[in-house]
Amino acid sequence: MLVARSLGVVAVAAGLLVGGSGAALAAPSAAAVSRFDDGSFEYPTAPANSFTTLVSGQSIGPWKVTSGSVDLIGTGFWQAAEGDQSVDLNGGQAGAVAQTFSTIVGRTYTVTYALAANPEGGPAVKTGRVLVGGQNFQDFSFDSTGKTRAAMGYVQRQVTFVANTPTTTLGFASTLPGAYGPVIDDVRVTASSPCSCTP
Ligand SMILES: [Ca+2]
Repeated sequence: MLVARSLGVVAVAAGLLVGGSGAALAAPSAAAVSRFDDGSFEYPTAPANSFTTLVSGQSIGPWKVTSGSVDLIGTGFWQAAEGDQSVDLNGGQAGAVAQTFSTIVGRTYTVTYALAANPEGGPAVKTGRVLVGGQNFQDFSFDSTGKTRAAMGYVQRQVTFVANTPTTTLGFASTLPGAYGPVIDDVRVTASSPCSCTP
């Protein structure tokens, strides 16, 4: 009996510990899904005045490259919208990045992001799309005519979605071939308030 009781106590304590650590897991973790993080693509650090090409399956901090290849642009290579780094959604070909984070079912989320395009090569108009839960939520395009690496001409775009799952995957994908793609930076996700969630 004593042994059984002790085990019971241990099990309860372990359960509490697991719950506590899960709630405290705000830092990026390979396994845990948590809040949306690093929409500015500042981590890891790409080489200054250069870039790193990442292919499908590789990570950019909390983001995953989900198809093709993308370029993580280091500080000084071209103007960032926020911080030092940004992402060209075309590495050597059309690519895509996505991040999965916790959401509350029924809650409305607003995504804002800075959009520009690689001005170093054609076509002038670079196209892509925003995906939520793998579905196309918004097509976007950016005309890089007259833009330069020093003056990228970022514009802010916005898309809104209602979460229908406890985690949501937000993605950005290029929809044109080649090595010169749309550029994104400063992705922000905010939950609307008040919440009209179903209990
Ligand atoms: Ca940035």
